[in-house]
This record gives sequence, structure tokens and C-alpha cells, in this order.
Amino acid sequence: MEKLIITAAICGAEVTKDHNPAVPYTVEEIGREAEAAYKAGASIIHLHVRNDDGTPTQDRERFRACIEEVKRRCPDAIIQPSTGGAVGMSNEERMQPLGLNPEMATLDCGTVNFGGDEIFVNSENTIIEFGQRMIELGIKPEVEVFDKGMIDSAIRLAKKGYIREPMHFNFVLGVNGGISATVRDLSYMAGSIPSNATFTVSGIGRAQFPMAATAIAMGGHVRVGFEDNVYIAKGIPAKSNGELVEKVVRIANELGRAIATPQEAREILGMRG
Ligand code: KMH
Ligand code: ZN
Repeated sequence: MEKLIITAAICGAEVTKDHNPAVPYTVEEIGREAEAAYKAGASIIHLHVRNDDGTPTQDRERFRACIEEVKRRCPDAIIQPSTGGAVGMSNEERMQPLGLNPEMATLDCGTVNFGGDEIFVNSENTIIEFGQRMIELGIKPEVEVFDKGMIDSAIRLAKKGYIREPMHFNFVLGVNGGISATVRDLSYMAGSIPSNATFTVSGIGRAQFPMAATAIAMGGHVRVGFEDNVYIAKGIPAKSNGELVEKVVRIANELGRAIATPQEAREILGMRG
């Protein structure tokens, strides 16, 4: 089996220090959390950024400062800025980090309810616009899908030349409004992508580790981190993103799956660099 790529989603846009005091806001805190995850075995840092007061932002200069800090602490890590940002942001706002020439970025491939009145909006034209921009800039997209139909949309748009192939998918499982975090649905998602595609799995909340273990056994890759889950075990807040990554490494070791370095991750994903 291919080595395991671990992505750390260290921050997100929604989770706060009220959920877990270790959630990073400042440039220094983001650097600290990225480094802990990287040292534990993460090869990709999925990056959202915050203002010092914790409000989410897609400001290019804030991203520049955070990316510099992460690179200083994790020199060869793959940094994957979010283009999803937070619910309600405009496309132009969301696309700002693409101007910093990252080697990878997220490409959200559909609209999904996010609980309450929140809707994460990604119209077909939005997906096309983001996908084309990433092709022009040579950025590897991580195709984020919250439901099975989003895989079908991505395949259709890739065939039309709007999304670069081979595609690397992130199955986000267990969002209220998206597909559930079950072995049945993960299997359905994994069986629905093209044969040359790769996938990673993000289980939300308590599904994080069961979905990670299933993905490891299936030959997929894994995302963990505060964006998706703040607990190391039931009712016990994780001390850091590093602790979450360490747990995945332990599971992978038990199942006989070696961990990919950032360079190996680039090769598995067919990336530049
Ligand atoms: N914060 C969500 C609204 C992404 O990073 O591309 C969107 C999100 C997806 O987190
Ligand atoms: Zn994200």
C-alpha cells in the first residue's frame, strides 16, 4: 500500500478557543500548531487564518505572514491554504491566498448546509472560476466534497477542463447537511472517484478517528485537526494538533501503514516541487 499522507487542519474558520483553548489565532500560535502537527508526522498543513481576536479572514497579507511562519518551522511541509474561508465570504475574498503561489489549495465542489441558517455556497460558476484560476497558477487542487453528488460534479467539470487531473479528493464526512460518517458512505464515496484519483478522509467530530482508521485500512489518506475535531478521546480536549496526528500515526503503525514524508506526499499526489 502507498505510504499514508496525513493532513493537519490546524485551525479552521469556525472552531474557537471556547471549544479548545489550544485553537490557534495569532501568527505565532498558527506556527506553533503547524509545527506540532508536522513533527508528529503531518506532511500537509491545511491552512485557515484568523485575526488576533479569532475572527476568520482570507486577507492575503495575513496568509503571507502565517505561511512564512509555518515555512520557518516546517521547511518542507506542503502548505494548503483554504479557498473555502468562512460562510458568507465573497469569491474574491476567498481566492486571495492563491495570489501567494501556494503549491496546493482547496477547491470546494458544491453547496452544503452547515447547520442553522448557515449555507456554504459554491455554485457551478464558482467551482469553474476557482478551478481555472488554479490551473492557470499551477496549483494542485484538493477537491473538497461533502456529498456524493459533488464527486460527480467534479468529474464532469474535470472532463470539461476546469479542474486539473488526476484529482485528489477530500471526503468531508459527518457535516450536518452532508453525507454521514459511516463505513458504508465512505466506501460509496471511495468507489465513486476515477481510478487515477486519490482521496483523503476528514471525519467530523467523534467520527474523526473511526474514519481515519477506516481510510488507513482502505489505502486512502487522512486529515485530522482542530478544524474537524477538538477531542483526543471522548470528553478529553486534545492538547494540540500534534496530539491528534500522533494518534493517527499510532493507528497507522498498528495497521502496518508507513507515514509519507512531505516529499513522498508530493510524489504520491503528482505535484511540482
Ligand atoms: N469553513 C468552511 C466554510 C475549505 O477549507 O476549503 C469551508 C471550509 C472548506 O473549511
Ligand atoms: Zn478548511
